[in-house]
Amino acid sequence: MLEPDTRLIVALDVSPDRAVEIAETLDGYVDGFKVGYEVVLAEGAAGIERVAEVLEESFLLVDLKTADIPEISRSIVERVSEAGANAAIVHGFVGPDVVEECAEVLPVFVVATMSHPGAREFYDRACRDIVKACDDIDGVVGYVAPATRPERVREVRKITDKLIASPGVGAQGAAPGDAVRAGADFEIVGRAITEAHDPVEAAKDLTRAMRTSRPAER
Ligand code: FNU
Repeated sequence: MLEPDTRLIVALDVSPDRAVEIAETLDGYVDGFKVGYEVVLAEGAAGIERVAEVLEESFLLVDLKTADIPEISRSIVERVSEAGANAAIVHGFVGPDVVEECAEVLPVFVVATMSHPGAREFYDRACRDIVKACDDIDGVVGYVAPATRPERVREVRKITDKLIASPGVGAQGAAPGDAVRAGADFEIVGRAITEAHDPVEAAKDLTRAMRTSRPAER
């Protein structure tokens, strides 16, 4: 289900109606879709359900970057799971106890560090330790590491054989394929697709660009 093929995950930070429309159109053309607060704050768990219902081939990753105490984080991920998500994104800085609780419920991608410039201040320093602390947890299927700083993707790749999903392509400045060349399995792309004149063409162009990138040696 979470196997990389096109290597593209589309971030649907749009209204639930638009998310459903794009998901329906691109189902099967991309590996997965990601929804987060934009959809959940508009319609609650029902927003996740609506997107999950139209997907037949691609997977659905829910990105609430869960970062609460273990019990609360677990109940958030339980709701996300009930709504039809195939995997959830959980923050790594909160510690392995939180990650472990969540990963008992649903496959989890752990944020190792983030793609924005401010992540250099604090998050980058914890990146290696987060991956080392989470890598033996069953149910942790991968990490989120930034396409904007491929050196961080390489750092994570050296420590783990699990999946790496990298946001930051397009609107945040990384070029398609940069993260895959550094060892990522997926690139997460939002606005470069959702704000394109023709999202289907934009997604297809990106998958072509990614296909010609040679993954780093594992
Ligand atoms: P786009 N995202 C991110 N950086 O951008 N989950 C991270 O470090 C991270 C994320 C998400 O810029 C962000 O929330 F951990 O429009 C958004 O949904 O391509 C998507 O990745 C990037 O969107």
